[in-house]
Amino acid sequence: MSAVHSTSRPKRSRTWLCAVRYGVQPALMAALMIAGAMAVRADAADQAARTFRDCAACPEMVVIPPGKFVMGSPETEKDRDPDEGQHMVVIAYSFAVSKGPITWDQWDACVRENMCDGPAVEAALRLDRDGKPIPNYVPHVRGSHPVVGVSWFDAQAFIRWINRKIGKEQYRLLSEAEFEYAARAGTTTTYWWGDEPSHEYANYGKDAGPDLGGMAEGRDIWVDSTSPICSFPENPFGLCDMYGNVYQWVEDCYETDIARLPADGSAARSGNCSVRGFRSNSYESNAKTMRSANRAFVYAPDTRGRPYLGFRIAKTLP
Ligand SMILES: [Ca+2]
Ligand SMILES: [Ca+2]
Repeated sequence: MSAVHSTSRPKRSRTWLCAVRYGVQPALMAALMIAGAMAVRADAADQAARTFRDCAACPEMVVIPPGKFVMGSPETEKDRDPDEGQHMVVIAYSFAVSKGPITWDQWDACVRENMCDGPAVEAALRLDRDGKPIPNYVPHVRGSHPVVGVSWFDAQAFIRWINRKIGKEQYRLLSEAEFEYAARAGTTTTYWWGDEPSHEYANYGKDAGPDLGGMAEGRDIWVDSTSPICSFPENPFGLCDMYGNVYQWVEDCYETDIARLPADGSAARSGNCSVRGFRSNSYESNAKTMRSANRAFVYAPDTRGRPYLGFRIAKTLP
């Protein structure tokens, strides 16, 4: 680390200082120095978000700029898990991400056109984990609330529907790396707004501890339910609900070895593909699992009926 004390080197970049501050490994620090000129900068994130919508029932899409970022969390981060080892990811392309999670209205449009299995998702939501009917089941608020209870395969069915509408194979799920890149939007803090959880920015549960259960405070007025999408401030890329409201499926298979995770923004296709990942957090989950770097790989791709699990979509841009 003698270079740090050298007087002959030029002034340290902000990237270098951040790397030191957040305890990034030396090799990665060197990569960060080289990448400094291409790192995601606030000015890129500050560009007015470019948005589009491909059809009336389609979600609003936000164009995300190319960039580099450090995926994972520093070892100094409170509540981090060991599977969040830091590594550089280079996303050399621009792509689009739905501004919020897919809503019930959008899902229902797919159901009406017989490309999504609405009745099966409804039926699964009415059952508990043992397959028994939930007593006094309260139907989910629909409309602009995120669709929940859908499996990874249901998300793929929705994507087939929207791709058929546009006549191209361009819509898809986000990769896990793309999700973290889009969520962080150039930030390196625990959450995009800073290092402390805040109900002014997300619908989630408890601020401390491992317990599940909904909680309302400030702008977050929802205890045991989803909120309409985009009820909270957008992140610097112009996206909503990348933290909280509902967990959202990503494309990746579960790759436990960080060193084997793709570093180019693509999804992991090695590892355990009988488990697929999801990101964000939910109305009943705590602040620990809402962190930018938190990974969640728990369910088989055919898992339906989870009232806190939905998805958002990406679009490959030509
Ligand atoms: Ca809440
Ligand atoms: Ca985790």
